[in-house]
Amino acid sequence: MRSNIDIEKHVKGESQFIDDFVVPEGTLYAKAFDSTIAHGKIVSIDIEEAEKLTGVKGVFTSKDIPGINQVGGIIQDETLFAEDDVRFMGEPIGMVVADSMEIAKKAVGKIKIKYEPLPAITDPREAFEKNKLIIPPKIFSMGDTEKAWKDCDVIVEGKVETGGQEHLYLETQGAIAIPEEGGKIKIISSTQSPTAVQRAAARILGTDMHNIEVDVLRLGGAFGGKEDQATHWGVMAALAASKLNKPIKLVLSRMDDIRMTGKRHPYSSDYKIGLTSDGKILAYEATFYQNAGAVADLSPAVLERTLFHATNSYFIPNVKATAISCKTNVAPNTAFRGFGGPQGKFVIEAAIHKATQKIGIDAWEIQKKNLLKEGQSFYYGQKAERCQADRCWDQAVKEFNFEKTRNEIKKFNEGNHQFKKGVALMPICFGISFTNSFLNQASALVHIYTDGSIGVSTAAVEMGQGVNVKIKNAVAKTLSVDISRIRIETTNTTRIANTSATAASSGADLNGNAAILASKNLLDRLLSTAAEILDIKDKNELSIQYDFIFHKGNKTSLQWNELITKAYQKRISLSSQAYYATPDIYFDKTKNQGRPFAYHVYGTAIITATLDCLRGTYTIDSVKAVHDFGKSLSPVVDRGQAEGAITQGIGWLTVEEVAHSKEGKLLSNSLSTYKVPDIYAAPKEIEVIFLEDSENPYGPFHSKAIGEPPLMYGIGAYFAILNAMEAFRPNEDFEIAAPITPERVLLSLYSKTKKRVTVPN
Ligand code: LUZ
Ligand code: MOS
Repeated sequence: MRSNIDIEKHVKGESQFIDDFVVPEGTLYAKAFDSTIAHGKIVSIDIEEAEKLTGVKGVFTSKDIPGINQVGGIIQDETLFAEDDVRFMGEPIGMVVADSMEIAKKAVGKIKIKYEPLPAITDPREAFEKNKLIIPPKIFSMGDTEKAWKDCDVIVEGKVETGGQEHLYLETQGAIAIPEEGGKIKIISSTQSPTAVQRAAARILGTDMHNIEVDVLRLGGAFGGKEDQATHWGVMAALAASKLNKPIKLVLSRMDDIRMTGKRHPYSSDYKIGLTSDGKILAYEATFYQNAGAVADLSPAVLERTLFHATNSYFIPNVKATAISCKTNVAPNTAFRGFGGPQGKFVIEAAIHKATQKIGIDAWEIQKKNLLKEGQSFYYGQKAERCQADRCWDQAVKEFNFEKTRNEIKKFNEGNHQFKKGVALMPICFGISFTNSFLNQASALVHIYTDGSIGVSTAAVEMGQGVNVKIKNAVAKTLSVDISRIRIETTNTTRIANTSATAASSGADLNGNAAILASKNLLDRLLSTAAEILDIKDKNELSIQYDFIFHKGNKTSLQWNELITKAYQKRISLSSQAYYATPDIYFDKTKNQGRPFAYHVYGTAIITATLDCLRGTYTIDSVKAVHDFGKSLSPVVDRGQAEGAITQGIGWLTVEEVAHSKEGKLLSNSLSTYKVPDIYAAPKEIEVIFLEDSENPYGPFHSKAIGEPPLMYGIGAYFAILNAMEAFRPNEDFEIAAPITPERVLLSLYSKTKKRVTVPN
């Protein structure tokens, strides 16, 4: 088993991040300055005193941009530096460049900006009422919910909230820009999307993309936070480098990063669910109000993924889901592991939970009864293929002995008053592919050097998720050479053009497949060459195994290095570029029907929690999951991804609370006011079983994507805690916004009246 190839360097502190690179002589330091109000007009910007400070080399605002002041990805609604108005606290207005970061910081303190404040909106429903939308509402539907309500024995409605989430990548945003000959600028960036940085830098500088080279070694975490929002900092560094003709380093402090960058989208949602008396779901409607923040960023795509995952892993014959992207005066919310999927899934789980109270059966009865079956249709038209929903569920219930867990919890709760235990099951089903079909493409460039060593470039960005070791394994397997021969190179826009972001859990799929294709080209050439050397007519009788050439399964004397040397002398190309585009995917955006995903990832987790009913505090005791990894390209990496995602998901729903004041000021602006899951918040036990016999023709060597899906097991933590609360107050109808913080638990446990929320019609 190969672990993440970066692990050893990480442990020894040898891994290099932006802030570790040795910068060229004469490097200057840039720091952005930003709006101190959430909404308003800029009356004046006074930079005079800042400019006078010794060591300050320049102060730049929107007026200094030679190209177009625009960094919007999906919609062109985002300036690099604010022009006439500001739309969120933390919106960049300009930057100072100085001999040192200390001087730059000091200079920023001397900049005086006068504003004319305007009312700020932080609540998505308020934005909706005032018609402040990023895009028109999107509706996905199947069947006829209006008709179906009549057939339902039970109909329940409700309103639920999920909160934001700070990415808290260990490495903050940053970049180094180096001016090169002939107006070219090289940007070393901590981005998931090198081409996004390249494209925006070219636009801002008013130059061609071939004049910008973006290079990425690795990121110290990203989680979606560097899919769109690493761009600004790379572009600012490039702008300063171009203006001053000096290398520029721009790395955000933690507080700048938390204040100026967006987070997971908070959602406020309404649902209505209709079932038969024995728990069959007949109809489901949901309306999602997404808090997009001040500009579009990736919000429309996130919104769409919410719709795709609104029914989780259930088959529901009649569904209508409406999603509304609401423009508010907070930092633009952005991609975050799961990308709107978790927000969609939470609502259906909340609806099922609410239905249990009316029907009087347990949530898992309803969940199990409605699991998607092979060949049934998702409500966006795609049919479930190689559906693993039941298999994962059944295996989890059996292998983790759910019956026993339930009985133990029941017994515990009967014998305890202060402490109560709770349990929840959480099935997941997550679609793999960018929902914008065109993004599902990648390319790879593989070189074999004359000494037999191999260099591999792809569009994949290593951010701790282990994509490099997976690609290494895929190339080693294809060429049948030892993994030590292979080096995975930096991600570089000059070597690999037009990269899609390493995102949507698809980095290893897309780039792994491209690398396999390139390797197959080389293998084909090498076997032809070997056939010539060995004087064998049919090259298909040859294979490479463990560095030697085999003929009909017998080892020949021809070894890898010798073959490479001879191929070189015979003028056979030892380089190959290959392109991969996911086949069989399409989506009609006018009908909202199609086959948007190459495949789905399934799984089921059982989550248990213990609640201290006196204090409102709780522990997540265990998360036990059967997860569909396909045929893993790296079991250790995949297990690590699952465990990390589970913990991150639990954090989102339990302790991580993004809070803004009414005026739009981020209150949870540092690690003393924003709680991230520590070892106490993490589950005491995580056990992940690999589902066996899962085929996936779309994944490299039948592997499946891993990055995002397991995060959604964390949703079960919310319901396990709720389940424990209900053991303490059995007839209570708790309505608790997520995250279900200890504070909210405590207040709810002892509130006198049921907090019912009326649902608007
Ligand atoms: N990014 C994106 C994503 O641009 N499109 C997607 O569908 C997606 N899905 C998950 C995570 N990032
Ligand atoms: Mo994305 S949330 O960067 O996979």
